[in-house]
Amino acid sequence: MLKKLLSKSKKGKHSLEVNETLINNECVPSHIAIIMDGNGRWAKKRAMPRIAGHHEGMQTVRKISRIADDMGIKVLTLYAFSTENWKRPKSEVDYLMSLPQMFLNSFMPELMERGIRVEMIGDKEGLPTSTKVALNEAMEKTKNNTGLILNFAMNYGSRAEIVKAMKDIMVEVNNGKLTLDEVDETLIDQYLLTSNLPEPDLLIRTSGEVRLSNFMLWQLAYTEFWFTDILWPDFNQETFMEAIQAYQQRNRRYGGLKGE
Ligand code: V07
Repeated sequence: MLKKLLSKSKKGKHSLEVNETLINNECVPSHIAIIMDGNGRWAKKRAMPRIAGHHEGMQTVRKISRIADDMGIKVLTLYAFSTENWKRPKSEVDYLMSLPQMFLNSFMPELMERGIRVEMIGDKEGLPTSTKVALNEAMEKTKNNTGLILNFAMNYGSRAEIVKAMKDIMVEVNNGKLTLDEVDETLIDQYLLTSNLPEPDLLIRTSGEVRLSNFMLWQLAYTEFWFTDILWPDFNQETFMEAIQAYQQRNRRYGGLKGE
């Protein structure tokens, strides 16, 4: 499958060899985070209801998860539902909240076959019970899988995440379990929802929007950003490879100067 992916690259005949070298030595990003924008616009362009765009967007999640898994990417974090999304019409929110279940019902056998682990970041308690149950079941069923971590940001907001981390740390300082001196970047990392994950190497945002919208503010400090006008339902293998190649080119260019 990797070969199939790589033979599509621009470099022609030698692409496989060249790219395999790249992939081994110059590294495919370990953790890719995606803001999946443009589902509503995709539907509007076709005179379809917004929920049709969300449904199509869910199919794209499947396709991209398969490709990420085939490429040996370790973590794919997908911004599925932000704390801002509650402001949308109730009918749309209800539909969005049914998607995890729909996705998991049909995709679970393949997740298990592939050894994909489902994880989430965000405030699970704020989700409807049926959504929470579906997520909990999926995380439980896949917890021993050792392949791709498919990490959904659900009811997630980065500032709220940081506020919670600060409060949790303050409690520990107050009760004497931590001293002020022990509070540093590494400690703060451990109190974030992403404490068990590496930082994203690459952030992708679709649909022409060029902002972070309260997504992983702390974690994206050193991440490469890649933006595209393509709407999320139209995002495909080719676009995904383009983003990864752009990341690899930047890494090659700045490889010797990392951190500067
Ligand atoms: C959602 C489809 C993708 C585009 C963005 C908005 C709509 C997959 C999930 C999902 C979440 C958790 C899980 C399994 C699947 C999802 C929401 C929206 C809320 F365990 N797609 N997708 N969840 N969209």
